[in-house]
Amino acid sequence: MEGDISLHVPSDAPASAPFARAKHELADSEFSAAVLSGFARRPRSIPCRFFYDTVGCELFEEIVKLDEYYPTRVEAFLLEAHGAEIAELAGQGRVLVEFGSGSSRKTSLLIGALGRLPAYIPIDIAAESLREAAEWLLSRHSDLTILPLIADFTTTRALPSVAKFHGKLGFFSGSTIGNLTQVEAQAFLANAAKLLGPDSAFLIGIDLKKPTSILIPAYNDARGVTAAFNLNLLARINRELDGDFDLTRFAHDAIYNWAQGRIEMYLVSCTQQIVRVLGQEFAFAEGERIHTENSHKYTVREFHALAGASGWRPVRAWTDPDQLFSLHLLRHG
Ligand code: AVI
Repeated sequence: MEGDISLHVPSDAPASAPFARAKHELADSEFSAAVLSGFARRPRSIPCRFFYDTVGCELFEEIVKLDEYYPTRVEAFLLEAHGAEIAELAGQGRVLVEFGSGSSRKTSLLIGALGRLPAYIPIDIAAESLREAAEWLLSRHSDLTILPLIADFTTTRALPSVAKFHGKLGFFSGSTIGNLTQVEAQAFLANAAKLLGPDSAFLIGIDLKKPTSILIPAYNDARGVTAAFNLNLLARINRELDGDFDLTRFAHDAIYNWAQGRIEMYLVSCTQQIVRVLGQEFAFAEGERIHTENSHKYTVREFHALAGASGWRPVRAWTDPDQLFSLHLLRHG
């Protein structure tokens, strides 16, 4: 049987304009609102979801190849090493639903292990990356039925109708859940339980707590790719919000917050300066920081507690020999 791709948009999508364009316009106004309100607050902040414009996505693809950035490599190793066991414990014949699927590269390993699937539903806000990922996956799994869903994976309320007739296996890779606060992470897990339905399974990648000698270089690499990724937020403000940030007058910083158990990324003003955005002036003191990302790290036990609070029961956790990263299979209902 030939593979199939058909892009799905939720029923509340605007009918008059192509969804991708409408979403882009919405993203622009969301970006300006987030920057203006984030700069009015102290400490100043920009939500990390705005990292991922075209340049940011390209830089992120570079980050995942860095020697220092172990999560992607180790998660792929775990999927390869334990794919057969994951498939056996998850059970056959489930629709695979991926949250924030991005390039879907690791998903290929999981699909290979799961064998024949009724359908694969990747959920992502970026229509273009959904289309590219679907084409790439079909070149490797020619009989796969792919039903990409253009939506915000944190709030998706419904799946394409084929999902009604099968059990579901959710997949949320890369420890992206670590970029949410614990309250947001719990809300996401509860929403995912509703979306996937009774007796569903969920495979989640979680970055583990570890020495800062490993964590800090992962978020402050020698080649400065993560610095460029962080500074691209200011370049994006210049491009899209008529900003005049001088990127040489801000520096990337990544610290580990022990109390919160998370990496925090900042852009630090190197001098006292005034910057204009959308016609408004913002004064920055020397050393003043803009908070741009949290990346929470968990122990296996801490993650089980978080998942359990949203009704997910741990079935099995896999970790690598160096205890860098973990994969969790959960069940609901
Ligand atoms: C997407 N997310 C899981 C990455 C992380 O590790 O928190 C984002 C990232 N930020 C800097 N490097 C990678």
